[in-house]
Amino acid sequence: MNARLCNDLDVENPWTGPMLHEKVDFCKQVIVRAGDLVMEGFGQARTMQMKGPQDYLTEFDGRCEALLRQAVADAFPGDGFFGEEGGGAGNAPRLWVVDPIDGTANFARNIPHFCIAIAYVENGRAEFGAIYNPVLRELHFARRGEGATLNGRPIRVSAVASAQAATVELGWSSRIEKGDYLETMSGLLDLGLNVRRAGSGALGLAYVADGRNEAYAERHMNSWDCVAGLLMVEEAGGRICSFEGDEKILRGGPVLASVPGLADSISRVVGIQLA
Ligand code: LIP
Repeated sequence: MNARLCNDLDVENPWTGPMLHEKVDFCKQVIVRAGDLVMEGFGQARTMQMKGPQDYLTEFDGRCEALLRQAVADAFPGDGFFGEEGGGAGNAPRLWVVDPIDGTANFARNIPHFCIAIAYVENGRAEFGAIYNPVLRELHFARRGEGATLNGRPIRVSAVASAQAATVELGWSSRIEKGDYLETMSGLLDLGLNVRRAGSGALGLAYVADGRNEAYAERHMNSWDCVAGLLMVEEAGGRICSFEGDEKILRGGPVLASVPGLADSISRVVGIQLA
């Protein structure tokens, strides 16, 4: 019985049901091992390439993705791998979606705000995800239906319900029109929100899940930056946009995650629908 049919019939999938625990344990271990590799390069002078305007690439992006790609291939040879740097079969029924360094510009400038992001997706839907900042040794994790944690301790979204006391992180990349970004920022400021941008979308979403941000919005994010963090926010009691299906995994899309009390007003300003 294939994975999609198991999902349709809502029966335990022999391929991933019992194995899912094994994959969860593997994910938590391999992301820390990848973090140790990335830390070998943090704080060092290094050569940087530019993939595009404000889009950095360092040797450690490539080395980290290669480590993760090989580890998944060795442990779970039947699974697909879709990474920021090397791509892959983004429509595989069992798929690892990986950003080896999210916040590369920060990493390249020795700013300690970057992470490794891994999401495990079955038939276009995230089942678990991990986001690891190796500088702070903070591991955010969520498994569908089982809550979200930071270093093993349960996390919940912020209880702040007033815009005048809330912070939204508004992500940006050169794919986003300047006018759109400025107009969106202006609308959020008009709501009374503090608007910031810290340079890692995955960490921005993880911080919504643990209460350090009240919301995260970005006009377009790639799947490797957002799939893990969106599951974390959902499991931590927040509201999120829909981000399921092969098309979103392959091409990305708009992202919004928010505490419930501010979700509708922020959704209206940024023009991103919630699920
Ligand atoms: C990106 C950040 C950007 C953020 C994107 C993504 P990467 O990281 O530079 O600020 O808005 O969502 O996280 O992977 O391109 O370094």
